[in-house]
Amino acid sequence: LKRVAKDVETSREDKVPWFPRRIQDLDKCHHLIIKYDPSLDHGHPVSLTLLGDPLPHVEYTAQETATWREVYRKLRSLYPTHACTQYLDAFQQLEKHCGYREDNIPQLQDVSRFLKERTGFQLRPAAGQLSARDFLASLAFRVFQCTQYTRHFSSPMHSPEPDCCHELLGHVPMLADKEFAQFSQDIGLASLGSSEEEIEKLATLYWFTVEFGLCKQNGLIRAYGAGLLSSYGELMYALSNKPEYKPFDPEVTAVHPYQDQAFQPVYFIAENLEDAKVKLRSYAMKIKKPFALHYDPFTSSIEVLNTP
Ligand code: TIH
Ligand code: FE2
Repeated sequence: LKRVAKDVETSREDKVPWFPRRIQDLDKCHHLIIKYDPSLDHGHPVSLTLLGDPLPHVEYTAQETATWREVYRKLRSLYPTHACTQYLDAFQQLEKHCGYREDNIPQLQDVSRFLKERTGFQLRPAAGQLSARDFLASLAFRVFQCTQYTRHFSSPMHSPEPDCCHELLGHVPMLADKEFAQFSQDIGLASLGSSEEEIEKLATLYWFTVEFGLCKQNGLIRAYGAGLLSSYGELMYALSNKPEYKPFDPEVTAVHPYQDQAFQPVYFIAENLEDAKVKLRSYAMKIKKPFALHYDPFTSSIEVLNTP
């Protein structure tokens, strides 16, 4: 996890951790913290795909498709009252153009092409749970690393780990929204070259926003976090008034303890996605680094400015 590359000039007292500068460097960002566990009967082990390789086509079994159907049907009935409008708009598009249906688990290849057209985001299969540093770094390049296996059929309404239902129903629709795509990329950019301590805070921010974020919409509270939008159980719970709610404030949110085995005890509510983005940007500006970074969308690479 702690890699300090030799090729980074370290004339300063603090060494700057290695970070990818070109999108191709993401091929070096796949350090797993949780290895794929074959006893979990997940099927479809993911072989390493390099950036630019076609995304592997997966033949899902009848049982996996049955799990997807149950998850899809239940969640779809909740979205109109629980999901934010950005989500609802994209979901409708995905049903129209991307094979989102009860009886079909969409293929990453098709979904990735769809996202690329909307916001420039692309998907990439990951073999398991990546280190926060690697996962966040990929966001800086608008690359979203996702799992391809399906949750266990015994618990369709909540999975403690990400699976394809979570990626496809939770993350993908939000990544089709321009504002949200920028927000996600901004977290990624903030992580590049950051200290372990700062990465931890950014991962926590990511957790309470991209995964479990709520926002206001026309006086109501709606979900935009993927961990909610892919879990029928938690989506109902999050908007039930039972949990605790706090306003989204990066300084507070970044150091708040979180829970990754059960429903969250607390959710952070953003005024709206635009406001969350502005607040995150000013938080990111305060992270101390000996250089400034700029993303060049034409070459998909990072320009490092004022390097000492
Ligand atoms: N709990 C989510 C679900 O059931 O879809 C999956 C996860 C989100 C974040 C971590 S695991
Ligand atoms: Fe996720």
